[in-house]
Amino acid sequence: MSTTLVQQVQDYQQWRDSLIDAISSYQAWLDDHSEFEVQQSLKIFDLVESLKQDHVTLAFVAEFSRGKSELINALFFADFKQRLLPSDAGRTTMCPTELFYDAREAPYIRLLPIETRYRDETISQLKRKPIEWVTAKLNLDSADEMVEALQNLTQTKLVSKVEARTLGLWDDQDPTLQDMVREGDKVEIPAWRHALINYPHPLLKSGLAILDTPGLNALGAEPELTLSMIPNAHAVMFLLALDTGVTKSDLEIWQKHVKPQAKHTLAVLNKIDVLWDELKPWEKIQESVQRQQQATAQLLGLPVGNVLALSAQKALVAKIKGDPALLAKSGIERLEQILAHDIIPQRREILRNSVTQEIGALVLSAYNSVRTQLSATRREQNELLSLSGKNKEVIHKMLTMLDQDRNTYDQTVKSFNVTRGVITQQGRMLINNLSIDRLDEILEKAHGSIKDSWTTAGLSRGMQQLIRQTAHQYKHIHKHAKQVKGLVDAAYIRFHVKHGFERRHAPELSIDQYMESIRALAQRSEAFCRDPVNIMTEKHFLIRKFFLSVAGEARIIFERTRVDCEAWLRNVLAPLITQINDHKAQIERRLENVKKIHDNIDSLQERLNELESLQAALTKQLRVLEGILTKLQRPPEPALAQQKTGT
Ligand SMILES: Nc1nc2c(ncn2[C@@H]2O[C@H](COP(=O)(O)OP(=O)(O)O)[C@@H](O)[C@H]2O)c(=O)[nH]1
Ligand SMILES: [Mg+2]
Repeated sequence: MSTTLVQQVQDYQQWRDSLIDAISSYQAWLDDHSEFEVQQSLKIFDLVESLKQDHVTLAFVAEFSRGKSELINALFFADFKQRLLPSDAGRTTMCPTELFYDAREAPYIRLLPIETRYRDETISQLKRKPIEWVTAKLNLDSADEMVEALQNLTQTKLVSKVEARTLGLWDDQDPTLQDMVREGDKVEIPAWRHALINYPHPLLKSGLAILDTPGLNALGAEPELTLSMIPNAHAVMFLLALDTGVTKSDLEIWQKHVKPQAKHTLAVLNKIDVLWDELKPWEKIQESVQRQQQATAQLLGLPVGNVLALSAQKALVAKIKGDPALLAKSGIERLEQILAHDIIPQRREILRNSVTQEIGALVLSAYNSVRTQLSATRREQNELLSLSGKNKEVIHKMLTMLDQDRNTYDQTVKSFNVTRGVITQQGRMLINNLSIDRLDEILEKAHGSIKDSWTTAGLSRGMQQLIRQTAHQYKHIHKHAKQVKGLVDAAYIRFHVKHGFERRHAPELSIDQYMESIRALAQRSEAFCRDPVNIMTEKHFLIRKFFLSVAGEARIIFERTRVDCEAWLRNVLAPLITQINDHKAQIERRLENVKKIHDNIDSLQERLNELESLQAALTKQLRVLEGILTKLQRPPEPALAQQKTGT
């Protein structure tokens, strides 16, 4: 395995750990200064958990037998000195397989029986029900046992056509399914619907996750792959093989499942070793490979740099045998470089942005609050120093002035509390738009407009309904958010003008990306509905499954919107409230100081000393928060350095 790829993934993990570290330091700071809300702690806990769970997902999508499993073995599991994933002629993986590492459980392989297709739950819902899966522990000490456990991925079973049809896996009219037919009335179907492998490989431990898919049939039968798993992957490898050339079904996979949804696509022209011929000069062979690369790039509409030619099999052999010449010849190193230099850093950038946005705003607001307090103590200090040597009358005057200050401030706060009530109410109305009930209502309406006509026309109607309803809902959310922001901004101005608060603005609510996700779902459904195969055969079972998957995705998108809206509502007021409370505490303290000095002028020095130590404590807090901010904002340096030297 190329050191850069290992290095990149490890850098990614280190960077992620240092983020978690920064967030924990902030949590510790919060614990020591408990005036901050408990809700914030909960949010931070969620954030740390989701960071720990974060993965960079690579999906391998292609027709069967193009060498996906072999390429995964070569890229990631050569250290195992064996083929970890089954990849032999006729013994190939039959179900979509996810490989990852989850430290909370011992290594396992978990298989979802194909019969779960009878039910309405999506795979992502079933993932939360381990009881539905067949689980086997993986014995890492025995290569043979490992390989045997993973052979399960190739299991198939013979069932009648009727049974296969009720599982949505057989259709008499679909000529592409003919190769499933075995003796008599029987057809061969996969024994498992989905597989999860929890395996402590260093790369997986560092946050890499892999999705291996079997081929066109499986992609067509499991809408969740097309609707969520492939689009959610951070990069998709699309494989073609030189022994078969580009077939009709290769193109179909590309057109339907890869091109429209993948964010970052690489095409791999595999099995170049079939062109290797000792009787031909190497240059000629290279020329021929390059020609095929160019032709493929043109056919797929990709830049030629995104089409890589390699031999997964030779790469695996070279790594296992430690043969650097063969490794270079295999062409795999270019792919490893792209993974290391483009895909992983890109993922890191996205994650960094979202984390700094969420937590950065909180830390920054705490930082600003401490800074304001610090400058307030400096003012107080000057105020007290100016009293030194003054007579009681001057001090009394000051006391009266401060008392007046307090009264007007209390008035402003009182009227603000009315505004706050309105804000809370608007916030509640905003969140109501995102309740489970409301979503159920929307989905119910979409379902209703299909009216048990599980046809592409019905599904298309249902999706349009879903889009309309969601857009309507999001419009309401924006309306309430605008009102909330307007009220908070006005309050900032009022406190600024009347009491010299720092002038700030409430953050904007940004949920447009979720509306985009819903639109993308609708687009994928439209493509599905326009597909001649689906129109002609009207696979009711599949259409129903498709709709259920869409509904599952919509739920996830709604849930994310709600979490974001709740966080926004918390953050929109929090800095202002902190400022208001800090200011109140400060007025009270000044009053108290001057009162004491009024009663006993000798206490002046004592007060000054107290302020001194308060300042020291605040300065220390400021340094801590500064440190956290720097850590949060620090770009991933080692990665950039390496990219330049291109090791
Ligand atoms: N000659 C050659 N055969 C390969 C290469 N990669 C995979 N294969 C073979 O192609 C067949 C299918 O590979 P597999 O990884 O199971 O394909 P998948 O169905 O796409 O996962 C197996 O027999 C592999 O040994 C390669 O680079 N060169
Ligand atoms: Mg495979």
